[in-house]
Formats: sequence, structure tokens, C-alpha cells
Amino acid sequence: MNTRPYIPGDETRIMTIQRYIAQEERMHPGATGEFSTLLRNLALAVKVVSREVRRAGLVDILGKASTSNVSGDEVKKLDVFANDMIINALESGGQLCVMASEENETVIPIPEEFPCGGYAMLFDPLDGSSNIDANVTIGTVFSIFKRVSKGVRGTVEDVVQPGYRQVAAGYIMYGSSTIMVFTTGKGVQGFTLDPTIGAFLLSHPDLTIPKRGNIYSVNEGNRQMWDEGFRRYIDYVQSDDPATGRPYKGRYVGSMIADVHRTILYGGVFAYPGDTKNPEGKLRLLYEANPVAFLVEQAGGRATDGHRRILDIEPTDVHQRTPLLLGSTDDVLIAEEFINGKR
Ligand code: P6P
Repeated sequence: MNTRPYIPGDETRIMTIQRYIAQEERMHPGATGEFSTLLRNLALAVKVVSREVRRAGLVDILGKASTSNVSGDEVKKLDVFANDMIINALESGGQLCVMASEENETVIPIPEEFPCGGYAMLFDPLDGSSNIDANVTIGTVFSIFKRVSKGVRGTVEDVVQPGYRQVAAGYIMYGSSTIMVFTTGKGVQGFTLDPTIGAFLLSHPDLTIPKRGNIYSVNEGNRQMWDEGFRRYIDYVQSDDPATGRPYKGRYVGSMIADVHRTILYGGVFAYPGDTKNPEGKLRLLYEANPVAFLVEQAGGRATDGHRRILDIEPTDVHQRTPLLLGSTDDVLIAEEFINGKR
């Protein structure tokens, strides 16, 4: 398969996301094309979201939508636009039986007038939205399961599934460029949007996370509320030991997708641990931790809650939270040793 990345100047060797998905599909004789159509429709929806994010400062789409979501977070107009855009682009395609979104308290049924498909999708339409007005990188996160319910329409059972059952997951990061990074269980591919032709082009084939890095990424403002073991881990990465690349660099954007993307590219660790105020941490299991955990594992890294694999957690609620520790395998294992009192 031609996986040579798009090389600026070599305009003849581009691999678009459509071609990539079609090639993948041809490698699966039983493929129905349903999944490929779903990813293509999602790619279209996020291209529109990217356009709105890029011009948000120019049109009156910033500011508050004077509503708040199930988490009680202030919802900004761009969140609402992204949520509606994705729902409208995907509900009529016939690939999904149900959706769930961070912005919706209950699951989003497929309207009666549209066919019910074989997949369920969860998404956070605009993760990091508190950074929108500051023009800081934000992102869309998605997680896709095969349908498990047997009725006429999809149900909450189709979205409340453990992460190891995901068939695909990914994020679209609206940063200095718009990049769509996703996995279907066969490695991690990154596609960069070329706005001059409106196509996502393969730019990061087979993304692989370094076995160990020298960057740690956590909100140190929560230090006083951390468990003792995690506090000692941060002391460890901040102490001087050139042989192990310490002290590590501290990098924290406050938009999970930006911090996770950097961690996949450069290595190290990203963490949002539980603390005395939020024992389950802040991040959502189903549409934040699960998709990034699937990606990080597919890139050769590790993702746990400090004690068990994120993808093995059996969920009970669409909006449940989980502590999250992910990144280079060696770094996450060392952090777990501190958390579990072995160091
Ligand atoms: P804090 C953004 O609001 C978000 O959900 C994630 O994208 C990000 O990693 C986290 O919250 C940041 O939380 O408490 O550090 O501001």
C-alpha cells in the first residue's frame, strides 16, 4: 500500500483519507463499506468545524451560548456549532444506530426517518473549549463501536461499552494546522488538512510513540490534592539525573488533544490523576480516555488509571470520569510504581 506521506512539492504522491480508507476496505473482503462511509462523513463534518474554528475570531461565534452542558461547564457557541454539525452530518448516513456526546445528557437517537446502522459513535465535539477565546489548540475526539443491541433502534447499551471493543477512535486537532489522527486497530495514521484542496492528506503514517520520553504534562495547580505517590512521581521527574534525561520538561496546554498529540509524537507522560476533590479525576472515560487510550496503545504506548488498563474498565454511565495516565510505556510504568508504593 502506498503509505508514503504527502511530500510538499511532490504533488503526484498524495494519499487522501478517502483513498486510505478505500484501500483499507479492499483489504477486508467482507467489508460492507458502511464503516468507510462513516469515516468519510465524519471527515466532511470536521472540515466544516475546522473552517468555523479558524474564523471564530472573525464572526460572532465566540462568547457564551448562555447554556451549560451536563458537566456544568460553560458552553460556548463553537461547542454548540460543532456538536450540531457532527450530529447533522452523521445521523442520516445510515451507518449509526445511536450517538452520544459530551454536550448531550442522554444518548442521541437516530431519527425515525433515517435507517439504523451497525455502529455507535461517541464524541466530544470540541475538547478544550475553555481555551477557545484564547485561540489555543482545541480538538474533536471520537470513539466508534459495533452495535450490540438487538432492537429496532440503538440504545445506551451500544455506547456504554468497554474500550477494548472500540473498532475505531481518533481526534481532529485544530492547531497550527488541522490534523486528523485515527486508528482502526492497525496502527495510527495522521492526515493533515490541505485547505487549498479541502482534503486530508497522509502526513504521519504509522505514528509510533517513543519507548521513553523527557516531557511530563499535568496540571500542577492540583498538586496539594494529589495522592502522595503521584506527588513523589512528579518530584522524581523534576529531579536531576542526566542518565535518565531528568529533569523532564514540563509542558501543559490544558487541551487534552494537544497534550496527547505532543505526547504521541515526542514521548513522555500526560496525566490527569484523581485527587481529593475529584477522586475519579476530570476526564470522561467513554469519549475522552477510551479513544486516546486506544490510539496510544496502537502507537506502542500505555494508558491506565494508575492501576488498570483504561480499555479494560467496564463502564456504567455515559458521562463517568476516570483518572488517566498515558504515554511512553517506560514512563507510565515508572509513574505506576510510585502511585502503587513500589518506589
Ligand atoms: P484543567 C478541557 O476542559 C479538558 O476537558 C481537557 O481537554 C483538558 O485536558 C482538561 O480539561 C484540563 O483541565 O483542570 O487542567 O483545566
